[in-house]
Amino acid sequence: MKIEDGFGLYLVVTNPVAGYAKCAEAAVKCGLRFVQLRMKNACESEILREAKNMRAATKGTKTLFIVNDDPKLAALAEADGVHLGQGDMPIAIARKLYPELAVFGLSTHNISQVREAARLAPDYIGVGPVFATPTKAIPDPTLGLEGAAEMIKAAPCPAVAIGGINDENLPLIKRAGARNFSVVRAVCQNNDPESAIRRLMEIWATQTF
Ligand code: TZP
Ligand code: MG
Repeated sequence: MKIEDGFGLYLVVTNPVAGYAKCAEAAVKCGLRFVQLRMKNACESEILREAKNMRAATKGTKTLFIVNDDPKLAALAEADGVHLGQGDMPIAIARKLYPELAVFGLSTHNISQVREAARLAPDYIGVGPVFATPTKAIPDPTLGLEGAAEMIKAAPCPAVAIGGINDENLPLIKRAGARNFSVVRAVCQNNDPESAIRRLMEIWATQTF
C-alpha cells in the first residue's frame, strides 16, 4: 500500500501502563496514521487477544493497525499490516503468503539495509535506534543523528526514525530531516497516553528551524 510521507508520529505499543486497547484508542483519537502492537515474550494467544482489541479500536478509522514480527498473527487479527525485522520472515514471502495484509514495514539499522530496501520494496522502513534505548532487548548500535539522517535521505520509501526519542530530543530528530518518528516509552510509560501523544504532536508541529 502506498503510504504518503510526512505522517509524523507512528506509535509502537509495548508494555503500556494504560493498557494496549487504551493506547490504540488514544492513537485513533489523536488521528495518528499508525499504531503497532509490539509484544515481546508473550504467547500467541495473548498477543492475538490484544491484537483483536486494538483492531476493534482502530477499525474504520484512518489509523492503520500493524502487528510486529509475525504476519500470521497479523492476518489472524485482521490487521492492516505487519512490521518485519531483519531476522523475521522475508517481505517477499510474507506478501505472497498473506495477500490480505496491505502494509509491510521493515526495520533497518544501517545504510546498506536501506539500500537493500529499494529491492525489497517495503511500504515504509524503520530507521534506528537513533539514540540508546532499553526498550529493545538486544539493540543494534545507535546511529546518532548523522547516521539516521544519512539513512533517511537514502530511503526509497517513507522512513520512520526510532529509538530513544522523547519530548526533549524530538526537535533534533526533525532537524535531522526526519518526516516521521516512532516512540515506545514516551507514550507507553505515561498513564495518560493521549496527552503524551498530543504533547509529542505539538512539539513536532511547532518545531521550526
Ligand atoms: N527498534 C529500534 S529502537 C526500538 C525499536 C523497536 C525501541 C524504541 O523504544 P523507545 O522506548 O522509544 O526508545
Ligand atoms: Mg521483529
